Amino acid sequence: MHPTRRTILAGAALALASAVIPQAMAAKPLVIGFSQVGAESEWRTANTASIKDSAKKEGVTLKFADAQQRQENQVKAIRSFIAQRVDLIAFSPVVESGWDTVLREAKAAKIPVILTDRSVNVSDPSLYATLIGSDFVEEGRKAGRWLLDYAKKNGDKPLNIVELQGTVGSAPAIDRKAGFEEIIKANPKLKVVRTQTGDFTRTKGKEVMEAFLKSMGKSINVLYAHNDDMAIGAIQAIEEAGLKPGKDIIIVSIDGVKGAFQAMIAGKLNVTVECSPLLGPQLMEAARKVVEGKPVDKRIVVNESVFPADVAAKELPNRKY
Ligand code: GYE
Repeated sequence: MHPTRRTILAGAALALASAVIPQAMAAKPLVIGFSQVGAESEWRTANTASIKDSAKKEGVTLKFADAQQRQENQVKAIRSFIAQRVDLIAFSPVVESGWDTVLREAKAAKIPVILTDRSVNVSDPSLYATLIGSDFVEEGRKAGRWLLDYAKKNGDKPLNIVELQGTVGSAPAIDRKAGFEEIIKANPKLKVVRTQTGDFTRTKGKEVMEAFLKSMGKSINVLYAHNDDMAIGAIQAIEEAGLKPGKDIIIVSIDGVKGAFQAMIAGKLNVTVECSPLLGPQLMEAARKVVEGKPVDKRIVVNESVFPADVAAKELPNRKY
């Protein structure tokens, strides 16, 4: 071949290669390993859907593992994501403690970690890039403020409160309890007389409420449930005991799922504090930044409200979960 022609051809091949390679690199899908807590509540189902939908929309390959509310399953899933060399690991930790070892393994493998929804207690904060989720202490405070206000408007009578806690050792159970207590102690007539875990599920919520009713009967004035599902389970128990939920027993809960709006419209639940499960879009955005080495805030908080029963009918059509 003529030398000039050869140069031109080689040049063209080079130009083609340099045009094609960066594009091919950019098109390589981000691979995220995600370990979900389980499917314990309406909130969780909506959270899973949000994460899966956003991954699809963003062209992210999502390796999804359901831990069925067990920490050992999450540890196993994280180790398997490390072995598969995913680009990033995200997970919603079922409980706060016991994560140091496995997160150190991820760090040693140079795989960044993002926490969604729930926080962890680790000695080294560099073990995760960011936590995307709600402020659970503030949610507990919002529930407490609603009740303080209710007590004031209702003649400031003494109120016996029973509390259904979330999963033992989980961030939302610890924080929602603390935030609520911090606020209600301003009124000494408000007393938590029983408190027990209902593990964030309807079945357990119902079971524990039955036990509360057996031991306390009509002396229960208020139920504070750490999530709507437990409140909905408890509503059944209250009705089966011949009492009127929302009237004989005032019910305050957290999440703001559709089931809670329906219960409010039926007059069986008094208020729900919103906790948005729609974290998918924020997770995908943060994951991309972290993998590209761009800075992200260590704490990304979700915007939320409080919905009393009198706005339920108007709000229900706007609810996405
Ligand atoms: O409130 C509850 C779910 O971690 C915020 O977990 C989440 C909680 C949510 O099971 O319904």
